[in-house]
Order: sequence, then structure tokens, then C-alpha cells
Amino acid sequence: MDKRLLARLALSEVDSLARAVLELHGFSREQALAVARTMVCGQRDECASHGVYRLLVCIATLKAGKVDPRAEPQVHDHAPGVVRVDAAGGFSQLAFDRGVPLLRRKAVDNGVAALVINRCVHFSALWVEIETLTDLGLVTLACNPSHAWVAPAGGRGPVFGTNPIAFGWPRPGKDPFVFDMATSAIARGDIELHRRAGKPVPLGWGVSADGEPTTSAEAVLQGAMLTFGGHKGSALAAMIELLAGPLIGDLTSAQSLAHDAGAGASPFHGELILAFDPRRFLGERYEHYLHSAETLFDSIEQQGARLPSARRYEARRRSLAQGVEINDELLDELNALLHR
Ligand code: NDP
Ligand code: PYC
Repeated sequence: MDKRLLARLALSEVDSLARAVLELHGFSREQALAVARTMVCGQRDECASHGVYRLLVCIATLKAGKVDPRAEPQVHDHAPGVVRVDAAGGFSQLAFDRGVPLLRRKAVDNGVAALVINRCVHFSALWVEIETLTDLGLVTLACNPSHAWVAPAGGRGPVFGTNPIAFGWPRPGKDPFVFDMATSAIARGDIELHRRAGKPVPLGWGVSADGEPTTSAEAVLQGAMLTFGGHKGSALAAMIELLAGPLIGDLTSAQSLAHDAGAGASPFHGELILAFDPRRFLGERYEHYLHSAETLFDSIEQQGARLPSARRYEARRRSLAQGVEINDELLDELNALLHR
């Protein structure tokens, strides 16, 4: 059992802490706001691997000289259905925020549109972006590579990133249907958290550097992670490398790791976000087919199965009412970042 002490903080306190650390270390106000928001959302929804723990990673990435804290993303109207945002070496969040208005216009005009983010440093959970777009009534799909940490099915050496893929479906009057998953058995952030807590990982998350199954978090971090679902996760991971790498003129996970050159910073690559406007697809049939979707969700829940993100939404309601817990050790490390 984890015996560490937990401190309870209001979400506003977590946000102030994250922004203060980022601004103190030289992030522009806009960058700090956008980056802090993702972490606070992660902590709020009890997604510890992408919560405020990531502040440590952000500052380590900055100190390694691998992110521009004052980057000004540039939005380009690339094609009738494509918005391209050059993140200019900054974190992905502000680039995403800057691209959303044009993406929305294009999706509404065309039915479908793509937002391509190039040259971003990336660490966030994708559902934060997905929910921004489902809130606008758009069906959304997003994916990106990371660093080459994951072995292909049948292999034993890292080729793929942890390559998340996320999908969102707006449900008027209800929380959206959202799934967001790494194509590795688990996000690398979770293995890092196991290592920090001195806890073993389940078999199946990864192999040691000599390709042997292991429950040691450290050995997996030094060796290779495994894909989820064997060859199926492996194929999806390869697809994400292609869609959010060469297709958008950006780096694969192997190239991102080479760019890192041992610095241990967050990955540097691109991201692809697709947005579909169901009203443009369906016209007068919109209400009818939205109802079909609700029938699908009902038939899942009526069996006692839960929808993806249901855990998150419950955590969110709890956190909004009661604040969030952060273990003392992490809180001390975060507070230490307030003294440069
Ligand atoms: P999980 O395996 O914990 O969850 C994946 C998805 O499955 C979630 O939507 C989750 O919903 C859902 N889910 C889990 N259990 C069930 C269940 N029993 N029934 C129905 N749905 C379920 O997450 P991962 O470890 O794969 O990924 C964690 C996060 O890491 C993601 O947000 C991802 O974006 C992020 N990530 C980011 C990367 C990056 O490069 N930026 C790289 C890799 C990961 P719920 O949350 O409600 O449990
Ligand atoms: O947890 O795998 C991960 C991850 C990679 C980049 C950001 N998160």
C-alpha cells in the first residue's frame, strides 16, 4: 500500500502553482496558461500520469534546452480542409488553441477538416483537446507519435512511441463520449510513476533491455514497452507514426528520440487532429442519427459496462467539489520549483 501523505488542494491552487512555476522559469503568460490548464485538467480528472507531475517534466525539458518557453505559434490556412499551425518549438497546447477557430470554420464549411500541428513539444493527454472540440459540437479524432520506446509485436527493440489515439462524440446535454488511449499497454508516464513509488509493474507492460518479460519499472524504462493487444496495437501504432509523422511533414518517434539526443526531454514532433461536423454531414437527419448514437451508448451501459471517460467524469465532479490530492513528496518537488 502507498503510505505517502496526501495534501488536498483546491483546483485554483493547483492552477496558480503551475502557472507561477512556469512563469518564474520564463514561460510567456500565454504559454503558461495553456500548459497549466492541461495539467490541472489531468489532476482534476485523476489522470495522475498527465497531471501536475508533468510540471517536473516541463521544467526538465526547459533546462535541457528542448522547448521554447516564449514560442509564438503561427497559423497557416494551408488548404480548404487543412489548418497548419507551426508551434515553433513550444509546447503543443497554445498551438492547438490558436488553430481551433479556423479548424472549426473549415469543419463547418466542408463537413470535415484537419488541424496539423508541426514542431511542437508534446506531453499532454489528448482528451483535453478532444473535449474542446466536442464542446463545439464536432466529432473528433486526434493522434501523435512520441519517443521510440515501444517494441513492435514480434520484436523486442523500441520503434514506436506510446502513440496515443483519442476520439470524441458530442452528446448534447451530456458528457461527450471520449476515449483516449496510448497504443502501448500503458502510458509511459504511468511506468514513471510506478518507478517513483518503488512499485512493480504488471507483466505485459514491457521487457528488459535483453528482451525478457519483467515487472521492474526501471527495467522496462531501460528496455522496451509493449503495444496493447499485440499485433493490433502494433498496427495502430504504425498508422499513427505515418499519419502524424510523414503525412504531416514531421518527425517519427525514432526521429524525435534522435532529436532528444539523450536529454530526456518531452518528445518533439507533430500532431494530427480531425474534426467532423455532424450537422454538415446529416442536415435535417441530424437529430435522428444523434438518437441512434444514444441507443448505442444505452446498450453498452444497460449491460453494466461503462463508457470510456465515465471514470474521469466522476473524478471531475469529485475534484470540483472537494479539490484534489497530491502526495507530499511530489508537492515538495513542485514547491521547490518556485525557488529557482
Ligand atoms: P488507460 O488505459 O487508462 O485508458 C484508456 C481509455 O480506456 C480511457 O479513455 C479510459 O477511460 C478507458 N477505459 C479504461 N478502463 C475502461 C473500462 N473498464 N471500460 C471502458 N473504458 C475504459 O489510458 P492510457 O494509459 O492508454 O493513456 C493515458 C493517457 O496518456 C491518455 O490520456 C493519453 O492521451 C496520454 N498519453 C499521451 C501521450 C502523448 O504523447 N502526449 C503518449 C501516451 C499517452 P477513463 O479515463 O474513464 O478510465
Ligand atoms: O505517458 O507515454 C506517455 C507520454 C509520452 C509523452 C507524453 N506522455
